[in-house]
Amino acid sequence: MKYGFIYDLDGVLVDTVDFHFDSWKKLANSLGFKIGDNIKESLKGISRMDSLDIVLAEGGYKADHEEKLKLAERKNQWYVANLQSADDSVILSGVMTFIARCKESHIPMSIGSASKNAQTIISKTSLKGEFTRIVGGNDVKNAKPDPEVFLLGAESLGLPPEQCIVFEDSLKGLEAAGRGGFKSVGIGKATNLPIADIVIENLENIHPKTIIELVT
Ligand code: B16
Ligand code: MG
Repeated sequence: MKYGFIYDLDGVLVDTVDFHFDSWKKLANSLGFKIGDNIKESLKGISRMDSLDIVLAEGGYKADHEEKLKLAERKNQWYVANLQSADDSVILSGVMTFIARCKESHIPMSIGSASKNAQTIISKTSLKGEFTRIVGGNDVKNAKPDPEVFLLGAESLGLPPEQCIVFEDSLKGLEAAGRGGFKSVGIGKATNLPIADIVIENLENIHPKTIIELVT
């Protein structure tokens, strides 16, 4: 059976978690409150507007929709400024070897990210050109945990969901994979990712064929 891989971006292939969190902290400070590391995990993998709601709730800050759009844009400007310095140093350990092995094994690959900056991030690294399609936040109507982002990825690979394996570091993303009928690999700590088919810490020292054997 032929399988394709669909990767989440932030937390799976690249580490831009701190770029995001620094920008959220800056936004909170500008509104007169602080956010702590305790909410960092909950911001992973969810859309910008959903993240904003969590940040504002931390400070008990009330805003109408129009103000929220401005606040999200302010955060994004800081985030995009941070991204300007991004290069191959943001690629997570083990990723380039894993991708090379996938190519050797003829496993087709795409990206399914919540980020509206997914193309920009990829274009700043050697990951550029490695994927059939980069599906990001601008391509979908419904954010994770809706499976739309992964369904578009599967379509681009020409494979049904049951022949695609999703790699995700967030619970919302794993929920999306499950709802779409995908097998999933959680990246990170098993305690944070109880609904993944298997959990590995990162993509270091594992062969793609081993992943396929373990989840199918
Ligand atoms: P943006 P992923 C997600 O990327 C991040 O994990 C999440 O923290 C962020 O809020 C979201 O992208 C939206 O990003 O503001 O750039 O559109 O993990 O789905 O690759
Ligand atoms: Mg992620």
